[in-house]
Order: sequence, then C-alpha cells, then structure tokens
Amino acid sequence: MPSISQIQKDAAVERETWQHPNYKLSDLKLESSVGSIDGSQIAWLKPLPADASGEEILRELETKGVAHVKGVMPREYVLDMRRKWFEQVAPSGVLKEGTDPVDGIYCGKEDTTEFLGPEGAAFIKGPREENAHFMLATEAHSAPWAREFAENQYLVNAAKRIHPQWKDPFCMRRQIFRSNLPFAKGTATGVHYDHIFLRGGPPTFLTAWVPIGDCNPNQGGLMYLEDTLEMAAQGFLSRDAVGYAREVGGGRRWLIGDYEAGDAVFHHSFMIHASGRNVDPEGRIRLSADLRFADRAAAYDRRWDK
Ligand SMILES: O=C(O)CCC(=O)C(=O)O
Ligand SMILES: [Fe+2]
Repeated sequence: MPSISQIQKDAAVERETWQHPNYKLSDLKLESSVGSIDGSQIAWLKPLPADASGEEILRELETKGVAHVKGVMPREYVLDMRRKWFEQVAPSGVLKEGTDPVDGIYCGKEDTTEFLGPEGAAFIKGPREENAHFMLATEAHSAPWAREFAENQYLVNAAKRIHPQWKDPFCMRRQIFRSNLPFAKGTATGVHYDHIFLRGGPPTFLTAWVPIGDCNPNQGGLMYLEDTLEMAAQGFLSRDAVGYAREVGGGRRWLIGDYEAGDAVFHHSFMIHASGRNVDPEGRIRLSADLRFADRAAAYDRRWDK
C-alpha cells in the first residue's frame, strides 16, 4: 500500500489532467462569502461512476477525504423531492411568479433574510414565528416525505457498500435541508470540518452531502480543500475560503464539482470544506441535504440522533 502522502501527490497530478467537458476552470467566476475565487485556486473533484465499488469509494474517502459518486439515486426521485420542497415553501413568496416549483427560481428580492430556513436562523431579523419562509422550511424538516427522502434506501445501501463491517447502518435524525439563495450576502457555508460539530462520538460517521437538483459549479455547492485530512486537528478555520486556502492551507486548492440530481458526495469528518456563493445567472436556488450515517451497533454522537 503506497503512503498517504504518495497517494496525495499522485492525486494532485491526476487533478492537473482531468478536465470537465463543459467548463474551463479559468472561465469560472466563483465567490466565497468574502471575495472572489481565482481560477488558480480551484481544481476539479473528479467524480466516481455510479458503479464504483464500495472499496473504491472507501479508498477515496480514506486517502483523499471525499468521494463524489454519480447517480447514487434515480434522478427523477431526487427531482420529486425538489418539487415537494419548493411547493411547501412557495406560499412565502420565495419563488419567482409563474415559474415551475421544480426549477426553484428565486423571486429576486435583494433582502434574502426573508427566505432563510433553520440553517440560517441566526441571520433572521425579527421574531422567527413571523418569518413565513422560516416556519414553512422548519415544518418541512419533519414532513413524512422529507424524512422518507433522508432515510431512502439508495443512500443507506451506499453506506452499507462503503462500510460492509457496519452491522446496522442508519441515517441520524438530525438532518439538515439547506437552501443557498442566489447572490445572498455572507450566507455561504464557512470553512469547517464536521467533527467540530459531532465530536460527541468518534470520527467514524459518514456524511453524505446530497444536492437536491442539479448544482453546477456556479450554484454554490460544496468545495473541499484538497488533501486536508491531516490538517483538521490544527483547527484554524475561517469564513474566508480564499485567505484560508492561501494562508493556512499552504496553497492548497478548493476542489469543486459539477453535481447533478442523483449524485451524493461522501466526505470524511476531518475533511475541510466550505460552500461557494450561489452566483447562478439563472437564479436557481441550491437545495441540498446533509445526512450523517453511522453504525447503530457502535459508538456515535447520540445528540445527532434526536
Ligand atoms: O450545504 C452546505 O453548504 C454545507 C453542508 C456541509 O457542510 C455538510 O454537509 O457537511
Ligand atoms: Fe460540513
């Protein structure tokens, strides 16, 4: 078995050669919450095909910290969830009039704080009970169709394939559905690694970040700081993705993806990540779920299963 540092060197070389057929890194104009991200500070997260073996996915997770797997769920199944979500929150006025809920086109209001969900509760002005979108999005979290999606067998089966030694894999109850509104100010997810939040158990849980709808590189999907599995223990994290990569990350790049409905991105709990700002010229809302899987038969952070 080659050493992790050798695997990371090989991965960096491989990243130089893999190109996306439709996007050129140097043409993308991505942003963090704080400023623009230059083409030299990003690279592609190379996706694994839908038929990748559990072993292959696990190897990526344990050596590179992240595995973007195509087509884990049927596309139509995921789009159906997207439609249900936006039909549920539509009475708040979040969608552009006359558009199809499945497209999730933002109404365009400059003050996006009217349309936050539980993930953005800290940014809401005034009483939460008076914020129609917040209330609808909060209710949606406990709707049967949302729970069903979070616990769907496609993802649980993927968790089983990745960790065949887990006796009883399950999805923890504290699931988060997040929107990333186009051109919102300062709401992109800051730089972190997940074990910061789930340190009440060992770092063995598996996160699946699931785009609910297509999420192309402009739509503020997750970005992973390359080869950072071993850095997390230092814990100098920041809201400034660009400054962080330069100053703390030793010039490491942010790995971005072209995510589609049906894909899942599995990441290690020490892998450093953030989200980009949604700068979609078509104004589509990025909707996603963060789901955590663990083995009920082993230790895990029980606070996240309430
Ligand atoms: O969706 C986001 O912007 C953040 C999600 C995240 O950090 C996670 O799933 O671990
Ligand atoms: Fe995270």
